[in-house]
Amino acid sequence: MEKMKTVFSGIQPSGNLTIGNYLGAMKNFSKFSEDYNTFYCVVDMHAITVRQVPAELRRRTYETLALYMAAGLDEKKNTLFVQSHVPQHAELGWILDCYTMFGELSRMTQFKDKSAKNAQNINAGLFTYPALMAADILLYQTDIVPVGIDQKQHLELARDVAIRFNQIYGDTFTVPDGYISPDTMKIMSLQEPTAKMSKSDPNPNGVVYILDSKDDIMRKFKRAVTDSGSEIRYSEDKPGVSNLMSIYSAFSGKSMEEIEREFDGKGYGDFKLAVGEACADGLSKIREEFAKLIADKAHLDEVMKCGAEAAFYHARKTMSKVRRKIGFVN
Ligand code: ATP
Ligand code: LTN
Repeated sequence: MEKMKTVFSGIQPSGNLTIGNYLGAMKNFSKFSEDYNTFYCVVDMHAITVRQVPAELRRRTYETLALYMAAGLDEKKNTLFVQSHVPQHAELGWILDCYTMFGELSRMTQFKDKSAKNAQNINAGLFTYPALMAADILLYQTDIVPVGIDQKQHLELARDVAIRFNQIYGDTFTVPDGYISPDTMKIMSLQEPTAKMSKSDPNPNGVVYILDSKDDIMRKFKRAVTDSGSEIRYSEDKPGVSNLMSIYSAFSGKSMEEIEREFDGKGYGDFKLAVGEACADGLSKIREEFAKLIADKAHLDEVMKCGAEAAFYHARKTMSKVRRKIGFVN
């Protein structure tokens, strides 16, 4: 029988999760639960590359785990865990730092963006972030990594590092592939449709959070920036409308052609209301589930503990191979 393939992904507990995180990443995670060996991680060590308030980091770590579960990830079918609970991430992260080039890291656009935004705290971790991400992925011999398009560059670096390591030491790591869903790979800000919707955006009107109330969701979509003209059409010269169409399509299951037909002859007002409704409906079940899960800390602690134990087992196997190949004394 063919070996079950492995899927790994992570989300930082660095803010309230947005529909960008949901549609671009989280919603795809559950597609793999049945037929793959899946690891979904709350990457708290990545989050501290930007200064965090300790109590908020702790709260958001629980919330991100609860959102994984609320979005449909069953803890019995998926390994759900927190990065800092499995020490091999830090261990392999350091090792891979030594196989990742300064020049490669200097080219990372996320580093450039985040350095510009955090000019007072351009720390070494922010710079070596992609090597830790490579460690996350390679520790589990991952085949597939579902992410949004903004992570493509980091993923390619992880592949390059795996290939480099394998060339030096012989086959050690599986070389991973990305899984990037073309329709939702980059959800844009509702206020600035040429910029990615991001949990750290200082303008809250452009960002729809998974846990927003229906009123907030409707208000944000009503205020969404559209384009000149009045047609509902998917095209490059209509970034505002096209973004809303992507969101509508993802929540309603309708194709772009169906949406264009549905709103033929209608105005932006009607369209924005429909998008808001579809989004609020799509998120309502997650919000309900989340409320139940977050009220039971003991259960979340148990899920984290079991997840960390399962992850540890796989991570340790890879690490003993890596240590031996490198020449560390056992
Ligand atoms: P930050 O704003 O703090 O940089 P972020 O919102 O980009 O964070 P991450 O934790 O870095 O969130 O990303 C988690 C996952 O969500 C990644 O796979 C990322 O590609 C995806 N993602 C984030 N924003 C979007 C978006 N607007 N559209 C599609 N996917 C997204
Ligand atoms: N860098 C990612 C989060 C992340 C990740 C990972 C994603 C950390 N480790 C491993 C996939 C696989 C981000 O900023 N979105």
